[in-house]
Amino acid sequence: MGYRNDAIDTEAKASATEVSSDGSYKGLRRVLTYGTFDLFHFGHIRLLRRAAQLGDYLVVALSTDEFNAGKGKKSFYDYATRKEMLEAIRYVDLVIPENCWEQKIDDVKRYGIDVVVMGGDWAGSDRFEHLKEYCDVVYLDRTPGISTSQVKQHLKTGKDAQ
Ligand code: C2G
Repeated sequence: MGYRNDAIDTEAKASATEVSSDGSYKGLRRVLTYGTFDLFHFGHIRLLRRAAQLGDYLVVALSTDEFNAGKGKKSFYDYATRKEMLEAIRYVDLVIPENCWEQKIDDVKRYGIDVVVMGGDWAGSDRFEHLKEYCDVVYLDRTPGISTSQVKQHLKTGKDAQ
């Protein structure tokens, strides 16, 4: 994983996933973010790049197709495809399934998360604010002018991207 810091070699990173005797993760600062990441675009990559820069190890909790169906959403690409694309991204170290809204505290504990990062559209949301009891919560500015629904709309109307 070359981008962040070659000095953190695979060995060091692997050791960061060991749980030390007191149950805490030793070593690296660990970041977690959530999303569907459908029709992957530059808004997503800029979010992941900035999230990765907040630590040394980035976990992405990816909405499953079933979880999205429960929200009345259907992604263009299924979970397996969206996971494959995320795992190919240099900023991403681990992809886990997001099956429900309620798993976040468990995720923070299980993966030894130091900071949860989301785009600004989630700022102040109860879905994330309660995590401040367990870790830092950071909201980053969304990238203007791009969203998955916008891409879908442009493709439907034949309009080019702005
Ligand atoms: N994002 C961004 N800029 C954009 C579009 C998206 O910064 N132009 C960010 C969103 O704020 C989010 C992440 O990219 O943090 C993923 O976006 P979506 O796939 O749309 O995620 P969302 O549907 O908000 O799902 O439990 C929370 C949900 O899983 C979040």
